[in-house]
Amino acid sequence: RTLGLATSDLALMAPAQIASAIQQRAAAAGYHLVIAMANAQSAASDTVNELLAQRVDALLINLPLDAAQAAQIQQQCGSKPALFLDVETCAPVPQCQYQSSCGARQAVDHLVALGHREIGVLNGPARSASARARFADWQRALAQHQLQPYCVLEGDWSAASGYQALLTLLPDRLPQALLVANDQMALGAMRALHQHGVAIPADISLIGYDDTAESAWYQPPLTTIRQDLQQLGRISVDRILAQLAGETLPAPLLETGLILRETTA
Ligand code: IPT
Repeated sequence: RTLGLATSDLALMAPAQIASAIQQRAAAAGYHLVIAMANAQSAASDTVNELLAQRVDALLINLPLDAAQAAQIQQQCGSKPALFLDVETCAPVPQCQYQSSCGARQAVDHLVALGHREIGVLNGPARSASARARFADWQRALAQHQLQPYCVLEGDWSAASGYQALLTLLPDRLPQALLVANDQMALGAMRALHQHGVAIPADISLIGYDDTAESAWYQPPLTTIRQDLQQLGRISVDRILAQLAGETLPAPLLETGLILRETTA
C-alpha cells in the first residue's frame, strides 16, 4: 500500500516539513510513501509520471499549480485519487489548503495597532498561486485601514532572494514595517538589515509567513503567520485515504493565525 507525494523543491523548508509530516502520518496509517520532487526545470506532469510509474495507490500533489494545470494533472492521474495542496482555490480538483486571509488580516491589524502606516510587502514568486493569494489578502487587509502597500518586492522563496530584495531598499528607502511571504525570505531580509545596522524591531518591524520549525530560533525570534504544517500533513493523508475509500468530503480550509514573537514593535 503506497501513497505518492509530488512536491516542490525540498531544499525549501515548508515543503520539506510538510513532506516529513505526511510521511509520519502515512506510516502510522500503514502506508509506504514515495516522493517525487520537482525542480525549477521539470514540468509538474513529469514529476507526477514518476509517481504513476511506481504504481502508487493515490497521489498528494504539493506543487504550485494554476487551475488549468491542476485539471490536467487530475486527468493524468486517471482513476487514481489525487489531492492538491497548493492550487488556485477555483481549481475543480480535490484540495487541502490553508486559508491565508485570516492570518493576513491579523498581521496587518497588529502592525496598524502599533502605529505603522508605511507597510511594505515582499511577495513570493508571481507564478505561485499561493504567493498571489497572500499578496491579495494583505492588500485587502491594508485597504480596510485605507492603506496600500508602501512598496512591493518579489523573491523566489529563498533566503538569498529575501536578502537581495532588501538591498534594493537599503539604506534609506525602508518602510516602517514589512510583510514577508515566507520565513526563509525573512531570514535573508534580517541578514541584510543587520549588515546595514538597522535594528529589528526598533527601526523596522517584520512579519514572516509559515512558522517553520526554525522560525522561533531566529535572532530576534520571528513574528510570523503560522501555517500548521503538521496539521496539513495529518489532514491531507486522512483525506486522501478517505478518497481511496470512495468518500467525498468538502475541501477543508485550514486556519492561519499570527504568532507574536519579537520582530514587531
Ligand atoms: C509554501 C510555503 O509557504 C512557502 O514558504 C514556499 O516554501 C512554497 O510553499 C513552495 O512552493 S506552502 C504551500 C503548501 C502553499
